[in-house]
Amino acid sequence: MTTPIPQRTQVAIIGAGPSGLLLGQLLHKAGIDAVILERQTGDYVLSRIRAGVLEQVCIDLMDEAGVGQRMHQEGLVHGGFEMLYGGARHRIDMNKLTGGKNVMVYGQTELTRDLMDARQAVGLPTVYEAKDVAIHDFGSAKPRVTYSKDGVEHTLECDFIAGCDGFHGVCRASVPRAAIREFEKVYPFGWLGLLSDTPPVSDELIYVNSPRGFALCSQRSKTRSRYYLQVPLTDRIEEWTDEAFWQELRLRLDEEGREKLITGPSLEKSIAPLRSFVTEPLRFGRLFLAGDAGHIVPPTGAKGLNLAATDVKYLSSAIIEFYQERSEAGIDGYSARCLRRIWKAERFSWWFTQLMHRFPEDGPISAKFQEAELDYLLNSEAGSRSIAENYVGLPLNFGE
Ligand code: RFL
Ligand code: PHB
Repeated sequence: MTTPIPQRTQVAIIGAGPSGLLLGQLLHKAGIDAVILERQTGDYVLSRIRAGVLEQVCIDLMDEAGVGQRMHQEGLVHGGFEMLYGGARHRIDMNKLTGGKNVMVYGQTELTRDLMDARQAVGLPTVYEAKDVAIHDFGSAKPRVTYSKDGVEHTLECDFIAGCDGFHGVCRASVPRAAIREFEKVYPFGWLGLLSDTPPVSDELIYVNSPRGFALCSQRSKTRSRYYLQVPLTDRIEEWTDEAFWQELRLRLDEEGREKLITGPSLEKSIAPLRSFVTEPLRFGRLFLAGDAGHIVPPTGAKGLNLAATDVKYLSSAIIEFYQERSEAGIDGYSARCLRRIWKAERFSWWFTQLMHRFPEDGPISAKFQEAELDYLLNSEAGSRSIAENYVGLPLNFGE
């Protein structure tokens, strides 16, 4: 933290989550300066337990950014996952159904750490605990960002502002209401997640549709598990003891799952609400929104982090094109290009959520519809392929 804080940079990046850090790294590789301003401490950012599944495009971007080494050593390649409903399991053989594509289990925390370490190793400027960040004049060619650090006010002049500050950030909130349109669906339940140092119940992920609600058996490594339960929005985390969590998970699993489940103390437990949300457009003059700042998906499809990574790929290419070729074509096309991909991932995440969760207000007929749809999908190669193709992630140039 001895790096002096610059007063001018090419790209001011707000937020040191995966979007901001990956953007900083891709720009650095291309010789473009960026300063990252983050409201929290680095340790706090690393303590947020979130995503666990990387698509191939996200893996490729980590490699392109030069930070993929540990990911390849420690990440677990998964060629399929299981779906459990009506007491029986059905495997989606992603690898076979997509002509050889896989996903990788590697925690967002680890990916974030790799990016932070790479940034620190070459002394790139990140200001943690930057308070009262405010963005100015992004409608002009000379935007500015103001913030305070340790009680001292600072101004950062820049060419572009990248709003990588998540759903509750300042960037989207600074856009005039008349210039922005927001689409939103809030689901009537949340996910209660538990992390534990216990071996996963199965080698692959299991997505469960049970009469008691959705459950997900995920993992971070061969010795660390991540499990989720659908819970009412009114549930409070203090009310869920570890024992109550394990008991409820057992009730949602099949016989084999109950037998194999190994329980242990939680390392982390939290409840996340589920939401579908998209902002249009994603560019406002010299301000760009990327990642959760511009869109949210319910986690069922494992798309949030992956979408953030592809936004950043499009944004870094556009900015590099601006500086290297003096062309504004990339920045002009940024929003439409991202949104085309975002809406497909939004559609898949919404659809997979409504297929796998219990919607209490919809009554018993909705469970029958789900059962019929699952029976169709899992016994039809075309149906299973559609799930697999979306889950592994559509190609970056899909439909172009
Ligand atoms: P982040 O990670 O929220 O980072 C934004 C950063 O901006 C900072 N910030 C500010 N900094 C300065 N000034 C301000 N005014 C600021 N306001 C905010 C914040 O402190 C923060 O550090 O957004 P980013 O980088 O766009 O990354 C997005 C991902 O974090 C998110 O999409 C994923 O975690 C979603 N997600 C999943 N995605 C996947 O692709 N695969 C998965 O398996 C997956 N599982 C999940 C998930 C999200 C979950 N939760 C908790 C919502 C599972 C869960 C339970
Ligand atoms: C996770 O491991 O946190 C995880 C995996 C798959 C999902 C969502 C979350 O769909």
